[in-house]
Amino acid sequence: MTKDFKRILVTGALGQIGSELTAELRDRYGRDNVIASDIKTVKDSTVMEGGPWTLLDVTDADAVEKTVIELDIDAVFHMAAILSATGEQNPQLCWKVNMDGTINVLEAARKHEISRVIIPSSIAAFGPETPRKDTPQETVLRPKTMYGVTKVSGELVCDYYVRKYGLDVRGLRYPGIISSETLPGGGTTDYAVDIYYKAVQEGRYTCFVREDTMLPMMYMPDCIKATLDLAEADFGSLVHHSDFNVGALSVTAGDIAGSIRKHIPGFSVDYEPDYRQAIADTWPMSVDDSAAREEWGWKPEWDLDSMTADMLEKLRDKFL
Ligand code: NAD
Ligand code: AKB
Repeated sequence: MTKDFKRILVTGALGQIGSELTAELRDRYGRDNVIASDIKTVKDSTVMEGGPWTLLDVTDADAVEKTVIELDIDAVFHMAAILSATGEQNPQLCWKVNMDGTINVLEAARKHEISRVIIPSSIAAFGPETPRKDTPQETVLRPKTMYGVTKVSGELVCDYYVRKYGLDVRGLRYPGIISSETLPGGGTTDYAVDIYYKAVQEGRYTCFVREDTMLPMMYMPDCIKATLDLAEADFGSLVHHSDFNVGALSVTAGDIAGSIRKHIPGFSVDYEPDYRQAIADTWPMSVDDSAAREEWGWKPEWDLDSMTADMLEKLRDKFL
C-alpha cells in the first residue's frame, strides 16, 4: 500500500458516498489534510464542521484550478455528479456536471501534477446489449441513460489521461450503494436504501421497482474499503485504471424485504414500478470482478443479512 498523498480534495463531499469517504479520509490522513467541497451547504453537517471545507462548483474550470493551487492539493476524490434518475429528468445538466466536472478535475490534475485522482464509474456504464449475469470486465458498453453515457465517456477520458499524460487516475464501477448516514441523491438504486428507512419509520414501503428486480449492491463500509484499497494500491500492479467492476451482493428487492422481515416480521412492501424500472432492467444482475480481485486484492466483507442487521440498528438509533 502506498500513502503518498498529503493534501486531499473531495468534490461532492456532502453526497451519499462523499460524506462517509471524507470522514474516513480524515481519520487516515489527518483532519486538516482533507478538504471537503460541494456546490451546496447542509445545516449541522459533520463534513463541513469536521475539517476544512470550501464551496466548489466542479463545472467552473477556473474555480477547480484555483482550489487545487491555493489549497496545495495533491490528490482528488471526485465524487460530484448527477445520478441516473435525476439525470433522466435533466440530461443536459447531467452531461454538464459529469463531463465538464470530470474534464476540469483532470485538467487541473494534469497542469498541477497531482499525484492521484479517483473518479468513480458505475454499473450504469452497461446497457441492454451487455450480458446481465456475471457481467464481464471487458464487454459491450452501450448505456441508454445520459448518466450511463457520461460514465462510459468518463472511463474513456480518464484512461486517455493515463495513457497520454501519465496521470494516475483510478476508478471503480460502483454497484448500488446502501448506507444509513446520508440519503442517496437521485439514483435508480435508491429503493434499496429507502426500503430500510421506511421499514424502521413506517413498517411499510412502496417500492418503485418490481419485487424480482435483481441488481448488484454494496454496503457503504465495503464501498469505502474498495475506494481506498484501489486508491492506495501500487500503480505498477494495475492493468486497468478507471473501470474496475466491483461486486459484493446481487439481490432482488424481494430479497432485501425478506432480510428485513427477519427483524421486523410485519414489514409489508407494495411494488409499483415507475420509469426507474426501465433503467434497472438495462443494468447487470451481477458482475465479474476478478480483475479487481487480482490487481488490487478486492474482497467484500458484508453480505445481505449482516448489512441488514447493521442498517436497522443504525437507523433505529437515528430515528427511534
Ligand atoms: P450524490 O448524488 O449523493 O452526491 C453527489 C454530490 O455532488 C451532491 O452532494 C451534490 O450536491 C454534488 N454536486 C452536484 N453538482 C455539483 C457541482 N456542479 N459541483 C460540485 N458538486 C456538485 O452521489 P453519490 O452517490 O455520493 O455518488 C458519488 C459518485 O459515485 C458519483 O460519481 C456517482 O456516479 C458514483 N456512484 C454512486 C453510486 C451510488 O449508489 N451511490 C453507484 C454508482 C456510482
Ligand atoms: C444510480 O442508481 O444512479 C446509482 C448508480 C448505480 O450509479 N446508484
